[in-house]
Amino acid sequence: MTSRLRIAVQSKGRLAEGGMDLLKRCGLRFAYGRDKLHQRAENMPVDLMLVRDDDIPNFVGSGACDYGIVGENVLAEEQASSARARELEIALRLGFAGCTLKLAAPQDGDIRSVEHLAGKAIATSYPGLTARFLKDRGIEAEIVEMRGSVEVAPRLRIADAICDLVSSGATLQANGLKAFETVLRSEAVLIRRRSGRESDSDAIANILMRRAEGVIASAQTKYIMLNAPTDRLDAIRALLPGADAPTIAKVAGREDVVAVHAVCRERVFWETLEALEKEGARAILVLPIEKMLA
Ligand code: PRT
Ligand code: ZN
Repeated sequence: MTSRLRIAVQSKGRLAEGGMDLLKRCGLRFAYGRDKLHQRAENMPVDLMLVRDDDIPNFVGSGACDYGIVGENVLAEEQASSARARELEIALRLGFAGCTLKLAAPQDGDIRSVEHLAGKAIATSYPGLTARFLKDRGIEAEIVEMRGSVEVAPRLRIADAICDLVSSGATLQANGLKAFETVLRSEAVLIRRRSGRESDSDAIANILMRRAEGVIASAQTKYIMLNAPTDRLDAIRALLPGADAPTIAKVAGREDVVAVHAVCRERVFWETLEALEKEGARAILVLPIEKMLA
């Protein structure tokens, strides 16, 4: 009997939906609703453990799960403080739940750079990363560990500055804080043990990894179709973002126009379409790509 691949996914929160969505796009089908600790894929030998994100490095490190989907910030914090977590590695960057760990201080205060933190107190849920960052800069400061609501610490005079995750920046702004330094850039990542022993589930892991790479690549990739005046073809090709070899086809009954079809591996902005139109491209269509095996 082949053993089942075990993947740890956040049960609810910012990584839960993106994580499940990715796994479903990789072809996994699940029978139950989202409220179970354990979900069994119906069509592949894969089991999911639905847990708190903070527990995921431990689940994977201990071998209870083979893979986990976690914020790079959580992995890096674990690695800054636990030797076992250093045995973990990023198998794949997943391209969602992007955020940055930033140092921030009151907008109207005097802390405007890392140097100003000497002798101050910094509130954070990331004590390991914050301490390492300060040590690398030769700054001695007190770290006040908080589990949540870090952004209120300066107002409550628990700390002079904070080190917290930021995505839109709205939380900092609402609390009268301003970021002045980035400690870590993060996104969701797939993790596994570095020196994983060979196991029966390796084959299924490899299939899923390949599919996941395809899903991630296709999320950024678009299929562009347009009609181009034959004499403007070179200029139009040069504008197609990340397209190496477009297909050029005849348009029935026209000598002055050709059809161009291209897979664009970079983001396609409105500005690109407007530039294409300016060069004479017409009937421009941008289509999403659902699946891709390169
Ligand atoms: O219950 P569990 O422990 O599983 O969940 P959690 O509450 O610890 O985690 P959750 O779901 O909030 O976040 C999971 C992961 O999402 C994090 O580890 C990050 O990798 C990622 N992520 C992306 C974020 C954010 N963006 C984010 N903005 N995690 C938290 N925030 C918080 C931040 O701490 C701050 O309070 O959102 C606030 C700032 O947001 P903005 O948009 O106002 O800047
Ligand atoms: Zn958490």
